Amino acid sequence: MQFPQGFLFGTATSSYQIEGGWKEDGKGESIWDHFSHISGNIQDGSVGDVACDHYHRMKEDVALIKELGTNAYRFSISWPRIFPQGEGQVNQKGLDFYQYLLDELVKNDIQPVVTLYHWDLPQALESKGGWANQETVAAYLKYVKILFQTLGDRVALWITHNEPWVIAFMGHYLGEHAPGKKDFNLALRVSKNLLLSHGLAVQSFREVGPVGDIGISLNLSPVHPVSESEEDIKAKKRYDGFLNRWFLNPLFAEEFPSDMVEWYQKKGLQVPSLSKEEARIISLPFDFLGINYYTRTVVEAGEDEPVLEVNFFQPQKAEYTDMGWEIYPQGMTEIVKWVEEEYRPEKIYITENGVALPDVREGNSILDPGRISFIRSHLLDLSQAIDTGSPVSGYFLWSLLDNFEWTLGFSKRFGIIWVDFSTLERIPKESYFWYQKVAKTGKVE
Ligand code: GCO
Repeated sequence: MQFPQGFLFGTATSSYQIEGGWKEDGKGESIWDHFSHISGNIQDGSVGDVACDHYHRMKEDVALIKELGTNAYRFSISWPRIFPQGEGQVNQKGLDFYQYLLDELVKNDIQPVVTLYHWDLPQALESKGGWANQETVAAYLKYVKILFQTLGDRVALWITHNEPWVIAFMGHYLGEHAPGKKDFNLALRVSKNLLLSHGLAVQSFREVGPVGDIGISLNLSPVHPVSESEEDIKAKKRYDGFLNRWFLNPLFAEEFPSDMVEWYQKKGLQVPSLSKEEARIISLPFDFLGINYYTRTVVEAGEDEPVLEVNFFQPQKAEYTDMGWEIYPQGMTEIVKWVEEEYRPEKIYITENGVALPDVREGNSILDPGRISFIRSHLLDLSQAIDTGSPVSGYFLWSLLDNFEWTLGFSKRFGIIWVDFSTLERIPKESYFWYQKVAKTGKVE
């Protein structure tokens, strides 16, 4: 299978997961610094203070990307490096780090793709109510504007938010991510403010007028019912509304999905309303939709998830990753085609796809055949969507490096480069060399 000319092949990372240097050069505390230092929050007891030490090894890492031969690289900017207290004075040294990174990428013909927010909110803003507070939206707008103004000449793609569903619901309802809150109403308020901040960022982007395109990355997953019973089909619709449509609808159609609004109200929850002006801002045209795709979700009617009234179901014949996620490559085309038919985005990038599996070290080689077969099957499936006309312009593999997998610490390895977390040595895995061929030839065999 041959991918089209100009197709972006990349890898993806995020600031907290790889940078380390958590107090360096004036950086402020983020909610993930704060959260990971509270004992019991991270399963293996680790923290991201050093992570992959990318803050000090940036050149070495860009050299590894260059050698890999991919023409794009997605990374995120740490807000508390730029504004240690979330707002106020710019911390020039923090900004300089990203200037150097961009210099390095551009010099090596690698197109920079910048995520503006990948979950590391300045703790100072969290103390004032975090994303539930309008002030955070205002501070985000100032933060992104500075970046458009200072880095805007060299960034190919800007991503306003990475996975607002995870931010809102994992962070404020399930309590598994920073800031560790467990309140569905709060999560709903946060989801609205994230959408609003996205729209305001798009507006500011058009005003400032940097080169490049702007979009947002959503974690999307096809939701399937266990059976064709009426109850299971309704459960499927609810979970799909919760996970996928809650964000897609306001972005493309100016409103929250009415079936979900009704459901939440029936459950006695406080659903935020959108004024006409808010709805307009949230749905301002943006250039591309980023899809992060890892697995499908299978549900039945039940009580395991009490608000949505669904049980999760793990099909028996399937293969699972280290994360316990079903390997389901055909979900790639399914989600792309569904989004295309329902929402008609102008352009799509797969901004994340990848896998954690056990790697085998043999001398200086890291063998990861399972990862190669995962990426291969997902790329082949994606190519079918492209062949039949889907506007997919790039694919970003999660991740360049093994890194800090949030609450799971360093126990899950997603990288195509092995990181020895005691010495910080990097060793490219077999999958790195396999992806190198794909990037060089545009072909998947
Ligand atoms: C995600 C995150 C990544 C994760 C990856 C694997 O967007 O969910 O961007 O930070 O590490 O998805 O779970």
